[in-house]
Amino acid sequence: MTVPVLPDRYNASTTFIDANLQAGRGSKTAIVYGDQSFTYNDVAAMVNRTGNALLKLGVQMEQRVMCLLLDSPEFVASFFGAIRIGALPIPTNTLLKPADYEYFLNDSRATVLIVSEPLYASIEPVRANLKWLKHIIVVRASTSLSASTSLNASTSLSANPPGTINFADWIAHESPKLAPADTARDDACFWLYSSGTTGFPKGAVHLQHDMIYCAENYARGVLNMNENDRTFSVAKLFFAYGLGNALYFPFYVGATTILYPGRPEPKAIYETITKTKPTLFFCVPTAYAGLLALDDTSAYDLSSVRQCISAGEALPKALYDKWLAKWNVEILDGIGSTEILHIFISNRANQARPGSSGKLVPGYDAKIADENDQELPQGEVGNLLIRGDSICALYWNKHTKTKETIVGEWIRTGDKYSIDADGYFWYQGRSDDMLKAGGIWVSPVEVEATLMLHAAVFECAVIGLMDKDELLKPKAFVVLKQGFASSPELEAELKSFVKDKIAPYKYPRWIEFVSELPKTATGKIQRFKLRQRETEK
Ligand code: 3UK
Repeated sequence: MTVPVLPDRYNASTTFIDANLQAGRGSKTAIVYGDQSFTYNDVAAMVNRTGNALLKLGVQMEQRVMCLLLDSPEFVASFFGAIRIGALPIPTNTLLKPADYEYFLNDSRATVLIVSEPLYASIEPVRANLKWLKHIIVVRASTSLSASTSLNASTSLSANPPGTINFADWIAHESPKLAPADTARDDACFWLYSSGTTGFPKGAVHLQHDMIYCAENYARGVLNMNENDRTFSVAKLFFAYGLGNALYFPFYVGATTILYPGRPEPKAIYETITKTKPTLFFCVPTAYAGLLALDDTSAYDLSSVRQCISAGEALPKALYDKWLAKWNVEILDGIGSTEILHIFISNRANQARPGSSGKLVPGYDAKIADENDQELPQGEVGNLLIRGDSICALYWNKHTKTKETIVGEWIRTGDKYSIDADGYFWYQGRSDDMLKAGGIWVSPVEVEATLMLHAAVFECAVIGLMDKDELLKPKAFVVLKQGFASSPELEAELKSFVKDKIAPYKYPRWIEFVSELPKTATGKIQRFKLRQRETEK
């Protein structure tokens, strides 16, 4: 694969928007959204209108625009509209809590927030604490670019919240023409927040040239994506995974993307596939398990799908086998990260080794190293380092974390891997205590800190435990304070306590009451000992 040589002056919006018009695809469907569809001409116009509206608000190059948006045409307009003017969109996880958003907005100093109406309720409680935010644009379901969303009417606000602007009104009278900002190929382009075991999430700063690198090497190189494809991604656009799958990959090759704003429940996913006929289906292992758990699937038709893709966490062989047996389409597992932007190791069609992550994607190199960064002989388990030109430039305002993670051309992924004699990579777990639940990061430290707020909890430890589908979910070990007794009621109470306080997907699926926790001489909890104990059970 060859990534086109980019000129020094380069704005990514030209590759993903203008190039489609130049290729004569202006009247081709770019986005399918409910009963509506949008052509590449429509998309170009709404991107430019949004860019012009941002300029009118005084947004300048490099200023951040936080996008707390459901998958929708407005997401597309906001993301590329900001990039068009050299501003930096920050697609943001929609599943979090007000305190998380307060942190993102203040850390990034975003001056503009574009938020979908149902998510505004998570901003309202912290509005007074936002130090830099000047404008809130609300995408109202009732007046959105396309009326047909599957959003619950009860989340509709009766009027614009005070001090906010209605998205549709905001861009309505703007010009559909706008020249791209004079950005450089190595200018910042957008940010994505990534969480770690301890400390606050880190804003990974991606550059103008990063998206084209992933689109050419993975989308075209591995998936053979082309303009006849139709993409549907269960992973939402705010994830680095979904952003490629359902936005800049299809736009790179002039394909069609199917956007679905609702919760990705198994029935809704199957119905969407049956109705909209994607050729490429992107999903995560937990959702594949959910789709396979549905009993009656006789009404669904997946025959349009030429390839299924999985990422976010390792795809167990059993799920690969079951899916192939049921639908006769192969799932290609691949590993990507927010920092590297998309998938850098992947299985290939008809050459998959179920249970492995596959082979290197063109454009990337790998090293398996020991704790001293010495490369290990082939076959040994070690830390995976990756080189490739889509790696983020830095973590915003986190100089030490940046230096710990990105070393010259290489980035430490935090994953343990081994490589077999044929060059297939086998995932062996994390080198930190982080775990994924449903493909989304859970920091055990955050869950523990939340449990500690409960009056009954003396101390606790959280690890990942495999569920019946061999997928990790958080499990808590809890030592109760004197005077409290373990009971099923207390277990249920602790679970909902966590769900209330932090993003619900982080809650412990199991709680085991114990009398003590394994600790080092200095009192640090040894989560690895609890993990060992569980695997020996
Ligand atoms: C883990 C996997 C085993 C691994 C992502 C595709 O997941 C993505 O990004 P995140 O920043 O997480 C990265 C970490 O997740 N992981 C992801 N995929 C796999 N582990 N097998 C896999 N197939 O620990 C990695 O370091 O949330 C996925 C594309 C873009 C992405 N950002």
